[in-house]
Amino acid sequence: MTKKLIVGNWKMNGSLATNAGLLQALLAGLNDDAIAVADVALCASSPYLAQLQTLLQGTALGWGAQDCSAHDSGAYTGEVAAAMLRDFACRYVILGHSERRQYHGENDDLVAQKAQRALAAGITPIVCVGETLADREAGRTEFVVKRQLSAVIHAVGHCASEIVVAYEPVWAIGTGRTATPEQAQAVHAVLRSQLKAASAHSSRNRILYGGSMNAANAAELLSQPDIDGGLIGGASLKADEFLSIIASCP
Ligand code: 3PY
Repeated sequence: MTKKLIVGNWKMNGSLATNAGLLQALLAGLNDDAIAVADVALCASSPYLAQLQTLLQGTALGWGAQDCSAHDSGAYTGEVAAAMLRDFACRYVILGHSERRQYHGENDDLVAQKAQRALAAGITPIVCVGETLADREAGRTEFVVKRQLSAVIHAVGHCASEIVVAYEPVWAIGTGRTATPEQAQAVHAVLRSQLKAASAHSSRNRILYGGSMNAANAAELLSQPDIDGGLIGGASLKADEFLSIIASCP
């Protein structure tokens, strides 16, 4: 079985003081059993990456960012290049989260370019895909997630096996609604076959479920055959709950 990957998406939350407390509690609570079943990482806002690097270097917790630029460098005020994230030893960068697609107008091509930049900098992109409620109700779930993933697969070519995919149904983000394990598994199976068709090394790809995963629903979701981990929003801000999600990994 693929080792699970549990990633906290802190979104735009935290402060130097609260991050320090949370990280301390997580490090204290992470036991060998947890580390044996799951790789764990936290994705924070860029100003805090230096703090994560300082506090987490040499520990079992990895870290990453929540976005990067589609450009290498230059006149792009406010942007953060993937190579800059590398300077802070980021292992991951979340790309194409639905909040970025929705509030910042990110489209499939832009997300694909960002994934290329991340891989070129040696950072694993966590590429988010997911349908809106309207898409689901119109029977377009499979079409939408395949289109979103396909853009990235084409852009990264032979590196397709190096990406992590996160299936995050938009209707389950920040709403407290979660896809049932059966609904999530069905979409993960579609994504799995798309990744298989793209690369002979697709066994390296991990497909995470995201969208209101919490301590109460994690075990059932994580026991589905094609769910290789979770991208956790609000529940990653509470040490006890995040630890309990990690402990739910089969
Ligand atoms: C959520 O759990 O709401 C997320 O958006 C995780 O990325």
